[in-house]
Amino acid sequence: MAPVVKVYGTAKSWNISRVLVSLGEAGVQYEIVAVDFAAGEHMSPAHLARNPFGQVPVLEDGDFCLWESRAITKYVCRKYKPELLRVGNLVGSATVDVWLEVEAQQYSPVMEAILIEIRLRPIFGHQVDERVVEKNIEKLKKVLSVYESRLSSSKYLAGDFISLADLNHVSTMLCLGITTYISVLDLYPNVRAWWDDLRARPAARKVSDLMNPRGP
Ligand code: GS8
Repeated sequence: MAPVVKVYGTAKSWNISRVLVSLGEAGVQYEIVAVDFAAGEHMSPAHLARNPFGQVPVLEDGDFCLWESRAITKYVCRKYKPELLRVGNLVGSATVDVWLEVEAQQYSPVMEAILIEIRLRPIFGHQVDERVVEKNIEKLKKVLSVYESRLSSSKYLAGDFISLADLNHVSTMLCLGITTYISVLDLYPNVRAWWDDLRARPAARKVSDLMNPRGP
């Protein structure tokens, strides 16, 4: 089947792969279009027309372009799989919104601070600052203890149904998952079970392979 949408960026980046997980879950075929940052392609008129901030990811769906990974994943759900947002159910959709915000405002700032150290700095030949990692692992534990309590009373974050709030965590968790720091989850059995369930999903497995290709 021909790709339905284009995603600009690289699957190795957690902001782009966040989008790919939602597309996979919604069953949308996509084409990944590389943007050559070293050559300054992100600041080309063509790319700035797609995203005036010159960033990726950008989703191109026919004539419509949008950016900001979380806005894109919501759009994908609204158009292709609205049940992932509990559309039409006031309390359900509000609860999904709460946990979407928790991912963006509580979990991601801490998780990204860790991933910048352990995933990005080595790529650019920089030393990992273990103090930054340890400080943020401690902050992550505080966030995960709230998740642990929540997941003791429901299978997923917004209730006993999978939602975009769960799925938006997948790309960053996959990044942590290729390091020994993922063992932090062993302190939280409900979080561990939640993550084992999420990462076994076909869309997560596909994105995991794109992010961290296995050798021949
Ligand atoms: C962040 C996008 C971003 O930082 C989102 O989409 O969620 N809040 C946005 N994109 C990076 C690459 S992926 O990490 C980027 O485009 N950086 C280049 C730049 O800022 O010039």
